Order: sequence, then C-alpha cells, then structure tokens
Amino acid sequence: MEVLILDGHPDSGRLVSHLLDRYAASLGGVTCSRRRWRSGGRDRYPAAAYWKRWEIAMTIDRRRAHPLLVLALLAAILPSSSGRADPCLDAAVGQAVEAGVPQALAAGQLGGLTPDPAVLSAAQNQAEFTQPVWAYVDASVTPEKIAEGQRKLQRWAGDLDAIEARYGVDRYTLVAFWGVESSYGAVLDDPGIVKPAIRSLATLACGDAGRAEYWRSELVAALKILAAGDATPERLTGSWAGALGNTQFMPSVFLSRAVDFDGDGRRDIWASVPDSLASTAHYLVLEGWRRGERWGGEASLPPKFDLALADETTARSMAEWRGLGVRPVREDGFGDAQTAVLYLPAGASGPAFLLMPNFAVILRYNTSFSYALTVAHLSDRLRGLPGFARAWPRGDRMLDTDERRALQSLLADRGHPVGTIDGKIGPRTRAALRAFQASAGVPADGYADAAMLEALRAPAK
Ligand SMILES: [Ca+2]
Repeated sequence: MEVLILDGHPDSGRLVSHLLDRYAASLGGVTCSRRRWRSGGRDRYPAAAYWKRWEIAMTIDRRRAHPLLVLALLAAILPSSSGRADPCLDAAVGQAVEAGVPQALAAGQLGGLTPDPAVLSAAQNQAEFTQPVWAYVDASVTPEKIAEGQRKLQRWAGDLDAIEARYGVDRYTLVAFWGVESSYGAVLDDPGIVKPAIRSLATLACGDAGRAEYWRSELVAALKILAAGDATPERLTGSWAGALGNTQFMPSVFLSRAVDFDGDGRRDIWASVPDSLASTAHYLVLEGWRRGERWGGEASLPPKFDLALADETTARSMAEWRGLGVRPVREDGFGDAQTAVLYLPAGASGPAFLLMPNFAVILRYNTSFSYALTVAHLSDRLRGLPGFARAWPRGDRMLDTDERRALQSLLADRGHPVGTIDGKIGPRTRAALRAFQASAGVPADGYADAAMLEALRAPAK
C-alpha cells in the first residue's frame, strides 16, 4: 500500500496523539512518500471523496510524529477502511453497468481500489512541452533504435507482408510507430513505467477534477475491454495515463481500432506483435492513410525563396512546387500530381519539409508535429534512407510558456491576431508572426524563437 503524506495540511495535528497511542503496535505493508502541502496551485486539494480514506495521512504533522509511527498508524487504519463505500467509484460502477459491463465485473474491479499517488503526481506535474523539434527527434531516432527496428522488420517479415497486403500501410511506418510508442514493446516489461490500467484510470477519474469526465469514460472503456475478454485484469496494463500496450492506445481507441490479426479470438496489443502492428495499421487506414504514398520528405529551397509560401497549410501539386524551385531532397515517391504543403519547423535556417497527406494521418495519432516528424523520420531510417540533409539550428533557445504567451500578446498588440493567448504556438500564431516579419522586412518563416520575441519587444517603428 502506498501512502502520500501532505505535510502542513490545515488539519495537521488533530487526533495524532490519540491515534498513535492506539495503533503504534502494528507496522508493515506500507510505503510512504511525503510532499509539503501548499494550498492552491498545482498541489490543490485532491477530490475530497476519493481521499477520504487517507484523511488520517493528511492530519499528521511531521513535527509531532516520527515517520515510523506514521507508518504504523496507517498500516493499522487503512485496511480497516478499505471496504468503505467510495461515492466516486460507485458512480463509475453505475456508468459502466449502463454501458453494458456486468455489475459483478465492474464492482469487483473498482471495489476497495486505492488511488495510486504516483499517477496523480504524474498528472499534476506534466512538463510543459518546450523541447525543440530536433531534441525530440534525436531522442527517439538513435542508432540503437534504428538497428532494433531493422531486427524487428526481419523477425516479423511474414506478418508484415500480410498486414501490408490487408491494410496498405507500409511496414516501415508501422514498425516506426511501435518504436516511438513503446520502444518496440520493451517498456511493457518495465514495472517503473507500466501500471495496472484500471487503477490508474480510477485514480484519475476520481482525483483529477479538471478532466474527470474524460478519465471516467476511459475507465468505463477499460472495463469494457475486460468484459469482452480481450485482456485479463493482470494483462490490462499501460502508462500512468492508461495508454495500453505496444501501440499505447487509450481504452476507447482500443475498442474502436484494435484488431485480432493472429486469429486467436482476442485482440491482444500486449503479447501479440501481429495484433499490435495490425491494430496500428487499422487505426491509420480509418484516419485516411493513402496506400502506396509516403509521408513526404525533406526539401531544398531556391535562393531568395518567398518564405510566405511555406505556410504549412496551402497544398500545391509537386509540379507547382517544382515550378517554384522547391525540390525534394530525394525525388523518389514525389509524383508531379501529388500534393504537399511546405513547412519549416525550425525556421529559415533549419530543414524544410514537403508534407503529403499521410503526414496529416500520422498527426491524428498524436497532434504534436515533433512526434509526427519523429515517426516519419524513423520510418525513413528503417527504410535505409539517410538522416536530414540540412542541419538543425541547435544553438537556438526555445521559448517557455510565459514567453510564448508574451509573444502572442505582442503580436496581437501590433494588429496580428493570434486567436487565444494560450502559450501554444500553432498555425495561427505562426501566420501572425509571418505577417509581423513581413512588415518588419525580415524572412517571414513564422519561427517563434528568442530573437523574434526580442524583435517584438523592441518599440514599434
Ligand atoms: Ca489475437
């Protein structure tokens, strides 16, 4: 049993001496982590109903109780309270039954469940994503990962033949997804990463107030997976956020996308590699994957190219791009009739990419450009293609969230609307930045770096 002690909670000190007298004798089975209580902010008070059985932990004041005595106290108290009804979990059982999950299964899985403090802490401490695109690509497209992926391509060649034939998604893309999502399944054996999905999702459904509805629906979906017999409770493991198996499908995605490709009657994205790879292919096909087409590739631009054309949204045929002097670094797979958008993710001094419709399909799996480029690039490397022709501007410093907000406000102040000031640099902010850059007479690449923030902070001419 894991216990989180919030030192300094307003109730600290109450009951302590009485309880210590009573329970100090027993000890064991409890691991304890502690965190300084801070009102407001990230450490906001977790949903009261769910934490009720932990109320005792929060009343303990570090100044008055030795940690061993705290453990003794909790070891004695927690088992006796584990049968207590929990309104939040009871509601989840009701919702699952309405969705067709047998009452006995739902109640059996959720009854007496204790929250996983590590899951809540992960949900509260999710790092703001400020890594530059090249750091993300570098971290996932390593020589080891390329070599391991090539071994997987050989090992599973027969199944990949059959999956390609049925779904029309190439093997390099499928194995690249596998590598990026779960290191080809290696993370499934890592107890530090993999957790029981029902407990993680119940913890979030009852403890992460801001997204409780989403977590509750994923919890119900996870129970439906058990009800369908696709996985046992022991097998139903995933990340702290409940993303499952080799493909890291959320339970709702599993229900609509996972397939039984090896024909054993169960959809198994944990132990069956053919099921996992075919499930990814099925996902991509339903999102519009175009058979026989590539994701795109790196491009070279002519001197004095009008960067306003690299707006990441305007699709032009390859014949038009060639007419504008834009050339794929490797011509293979770029027919004249195919369409692509042009994008410079690291601005004018980094590589440019022609992105075809299948790149947008990769983005449906995860909307981060860095993620999609990582999958796309790993698929190219698995295919035997070389690294990027043009170097990334590795000296650039990324803006943090406050700076990105400041950049958005400054753009809006200068009459370039950015939509919501949310610290997220999306197509709209980049369009506003390109407009500002054009008016300032600098290359309009829409790249939001520290130098551009400084330029915006300078007095308007
Ligand atoms: Ca199967």
